[in-house]
Amino acid sequence: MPLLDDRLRERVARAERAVAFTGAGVSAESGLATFRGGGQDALWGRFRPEEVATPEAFRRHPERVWRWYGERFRQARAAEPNPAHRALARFSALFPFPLVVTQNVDGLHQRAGGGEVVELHGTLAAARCDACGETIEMETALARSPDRPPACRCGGLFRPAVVWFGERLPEAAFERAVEEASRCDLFLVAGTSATVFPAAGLIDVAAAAGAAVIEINPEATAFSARADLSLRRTAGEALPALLAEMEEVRRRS
Ligand code: BJW
Ligand code: ZN
Repeated sequence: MPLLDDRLRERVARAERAVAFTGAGVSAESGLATFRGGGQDALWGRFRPEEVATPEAFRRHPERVWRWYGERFRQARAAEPNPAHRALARFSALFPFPLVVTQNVDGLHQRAGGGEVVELHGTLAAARCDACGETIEMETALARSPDRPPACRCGGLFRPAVVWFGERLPEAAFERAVEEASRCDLFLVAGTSATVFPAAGLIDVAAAAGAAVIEINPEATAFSARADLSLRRTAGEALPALLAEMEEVRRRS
């Protein structure tokens, strides 16, 4: 059974600008926990992300937050890209102007190769001084100080270079994502609950601009009803199959 109907095959055949927008679900099959949704794997355990991933939490419990991100950095480093990441690396070869926009901080898209990846919520791989902005590798920061945030020369504290609630997204990354979403022909959404803004708003931007929107998520999301196609399967299953079909469509056109 093909995943794409004739109408979507036509849209894929003609697409020039294509965006893949991803969330924690694409790394689930690499063994990294998602933030929300069912299962005991829920990353934040007893906590809601809105209560833990905040500048206030870091101010109140810097050591706890630092150790927790150190652990997540090590988990991400030990994880391997899965078939979903590898399929998205192929996605980049299919269209003249492709872009992967991710909310993930684990670096797995980049390790799978492919084209440009825009990180909206920063990265676990770096630490940034909360006073002067100096950025160093997380590896170096943890080697210097595994149990508490290391101090910067300026007297500030190094923190994970991720985006917490209440913080602005990196301006250049977000602007680029909005620009591409607003002029793409095809917008693939994979493994995100689409609940965290402004990132989730990119789906509306693409849909309003007339892009064909294809969603891959084993569970329904707030956007599912409006997607041109909603595949209720895991990213590791659906993306390789979808990419194979897209490759076939593009070869023929
Ligand atoms: C699978 C699968 C498989 C499972 N295959 N799928 C508008 C309305 C309401 C609120 C706001 C708004 N605008 C802003 C806000 C506030 C807030 C917000 O959005 N709150 C909501 C919770 C309501 N947003 C912010 O604060 C943002 N900043 C901001 O708006 O700044 C404004 C500002 C202006 C001027 C001055 C200053 C500020 C910042 C948001 C930062 C988010 N940060 C985090 C943590 C990053 C660091 C870390 O990793 O610790 O980013 S929170 C967390 O959520 C993380 C993720 O990137 C993000 C999104 O989660 P994601 O990726 O969607 O994962 P899940 O777990 O939610 O979903 C996984 C999905 O996968 C599920 O659907 C599963 O079904 C599926 N799945 N297995 C495929 N195998
Ligand atoms: Zn500093």
